[in-house]
Amino acid sequence: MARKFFVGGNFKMNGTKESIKAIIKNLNEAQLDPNVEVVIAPSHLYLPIAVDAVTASTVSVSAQNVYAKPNGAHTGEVSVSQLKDLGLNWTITGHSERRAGGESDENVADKTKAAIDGGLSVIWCCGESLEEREAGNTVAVVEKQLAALAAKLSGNDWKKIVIAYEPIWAIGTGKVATTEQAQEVHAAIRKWLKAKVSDAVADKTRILYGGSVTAKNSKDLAKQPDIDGFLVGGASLKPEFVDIINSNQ
Ligand code: G2H
Repeated sequence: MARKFFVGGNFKMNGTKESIKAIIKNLNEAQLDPNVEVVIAPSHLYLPIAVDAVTASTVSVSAQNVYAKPNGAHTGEVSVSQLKDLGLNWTITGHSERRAGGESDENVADKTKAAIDGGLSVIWCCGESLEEREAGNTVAVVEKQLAALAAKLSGNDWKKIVIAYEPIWAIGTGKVATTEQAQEVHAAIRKWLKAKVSDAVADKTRILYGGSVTAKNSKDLAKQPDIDGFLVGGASLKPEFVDIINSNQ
């Protein structure tokens, strides 16, 4: 079964009311490939503005993070039900910038499970540091992150997961992984899903590449058999995001 191409825009801690409305206006007015699922993730503060502004039928809005507990005394956190209350159907979990701030593989798995149980789909991120890559541990690191996730998920939960492989050394650095480096890890992730979860999950789960994706490198990356789209940071704030969305044509 062909996997629908997926492009996420992770705005990170960037933007203002006006700039986010302008990015969305650009997306609404662009000729977007109708066969691509697009999900944009502004800061929590701007989620209501984004939800109201999106009119393009292939574009949805995501949070960048969510908390695992349903409610209560958790200052500064945002719950799954609060995101649902805004009309959202997506969140990112486990971005390396949050893992670097102390989120463990288990914390990420817990919030991913809570998100799915509460009705959200999840862009779940994984990836290795430069040190881990240079030590030859890339696949082992990603498999450990996957194992922590798989321990919390049931078979059907995988339908709500999109995996984003983001080598930390390629994030925001301008150092994109080569198409071969990215494809190699994507194939290893799919092989792991086949061995540890099921043939169907391996076949159907979208695996995105993230890390300095631009309109210049996206077309070659999109041709790789196990790359099903992108999670884009910096370039999602620019007009070239449209070219990245359309790079699978
Ligand atoms: C990786 C990516 C988006 P950038 O974090 O998640 O960011 O494209 O800026 O490297």
